[in-house]
Amino acid sequence: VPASSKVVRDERFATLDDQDIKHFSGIVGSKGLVVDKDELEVANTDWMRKFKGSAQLLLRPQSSNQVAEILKYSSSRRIAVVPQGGNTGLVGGSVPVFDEVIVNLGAMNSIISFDEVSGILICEAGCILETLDKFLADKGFMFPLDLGAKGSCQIGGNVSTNAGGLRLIRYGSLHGNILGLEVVLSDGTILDMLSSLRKDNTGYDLKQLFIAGAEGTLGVVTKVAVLTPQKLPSVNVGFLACTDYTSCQKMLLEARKHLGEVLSAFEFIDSFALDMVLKHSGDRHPLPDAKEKFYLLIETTGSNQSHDKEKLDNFVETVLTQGLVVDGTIAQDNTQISNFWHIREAWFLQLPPLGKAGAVYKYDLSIPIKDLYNLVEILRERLATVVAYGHLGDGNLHLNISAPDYDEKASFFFQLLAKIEPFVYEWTAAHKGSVSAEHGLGFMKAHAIHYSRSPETVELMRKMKAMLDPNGILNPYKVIA
Ligand code: FAD
Ligand code: 2HG
Ligand code: ZN
Repeated sequence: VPASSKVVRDERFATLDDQDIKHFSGIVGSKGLVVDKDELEVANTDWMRKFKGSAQLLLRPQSSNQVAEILKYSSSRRIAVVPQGGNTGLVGGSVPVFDEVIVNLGAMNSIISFDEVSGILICEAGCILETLDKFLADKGFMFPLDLGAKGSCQIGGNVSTNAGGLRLIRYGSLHGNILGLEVVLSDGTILDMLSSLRKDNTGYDLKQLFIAGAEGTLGVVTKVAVLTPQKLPSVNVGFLACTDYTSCQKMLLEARKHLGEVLSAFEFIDSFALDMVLKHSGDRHPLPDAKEKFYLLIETTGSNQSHDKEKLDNFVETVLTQGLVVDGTIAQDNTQISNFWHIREAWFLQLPPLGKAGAVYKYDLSIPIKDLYNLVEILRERLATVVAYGHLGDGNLHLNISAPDYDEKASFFFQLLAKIEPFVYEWTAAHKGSVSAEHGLGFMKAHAIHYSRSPETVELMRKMKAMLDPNGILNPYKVIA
């Protein structure tokens, strides 16, 4: 369904004319200016194939100065723009709603410096996450963020959404790991906040404004300084089955107690979701005889294989004795480790509509861990096919509800949606959760901000937006629309 069916175009924004295209061409040159219909079709469509804009122009700047020139001109002409990275976002934030010009950072993909003593990497915003991780791996380091979209998403997009990913429990959020940013404001000012210091309490930490929350509405991130940890050689992964959700919670406590400094992932999925995913992916069930309702994928990462393995073995023995776990397996080699992670990524990748017909409605919620699974049970009473999994260690639940298509006018859709919204958001707010744990608000959830932020807070956000982007040209209709 076109995203634009929910809002009307802000007529204060200019419509592109030949003079504008000529001007932009003068800034980015012919290789940075795309008007090809096929390329525009891809850039106008989000990863879920749910949101679709109608931009007639895509720009690929090659430097911060070019970004600055683009924004300065766009502000003066009141041309709306959408900053775009790898276009893997899941809330419709990276594509135009109407005819906004797409500014894709992909051509700004240079690694500027890496300091092996401090582990600080400085790079341009268009670097792809996996490329950065491979670059670091050659030097014995790793990126402190990992997620299923790593092959396409860009560090600028990761920063702008404050992506959480699979190992937040170990390495923390980007708020802590990003040491500095260069950001271009809507009037073309290049804001140099590219500090590469561990400690820097010099006035307001303005870069944090652009890490999460902003999602391209306050400025365009052009350079990033990030603190990277050592890549440790010993990785172990266990796939464990629990009979009830209370045991899963106790497992988290025990994992923290016994695995402490080596714990690097704590992911969960219920049997309904796992069965559904395996049906689609064709992978073998890691615990073929298990009849349990909950599964945990627990990873440790450390510096000493025999020590770490012994820790994990002891942990599993303890939780088996306590009856918290009733079945489980520990990967015996790297192939099995990859297989377990493959299944984890399939939790998401194998769900419709990706490569298959159909649609999926996604909810990415932070909920206090004790209450988190109650929502799944309540929703299952309303709907049959609720796929639930998440980063349990971070209190982050992912709900996926399949539908035949995104036809929001179909009566089926209305019946389906009426059973989910606003119930999911209201329930989450009532339990002091957040309606956006890690994916952001984008276009999909801009209307839902009030469930997790007070009116005073939203008002201050509006004032900040008006100050930094007085003409409102940056990613309109998103986040605090
Ligand atoms: P885009 O999708 O292009 O953009 C996302 C938002 O950031 C948009 O609002 C855009 O305007 C803005 N933006 C992009 N680049 C810039 C820039 N340089 N300056 C200013 N604004 C910019 N997210 C998680 O948190 N955890 C996960 O585990 C996770 N797993 C995923 C797995 C898959 C398979 C997929 C497809 C997505 C997943 N995501 C996950 C969603 C996640 O938000 C994105 O993958 C990623 O962070 C977005 O990066 P991107 O470069 O693709 O940004
Ligand atoms: C993940 O954890 C991603 O795999 C996507 O954040 C989750 O929306 C989803 O299903
Ligand atoms: Zn996630």
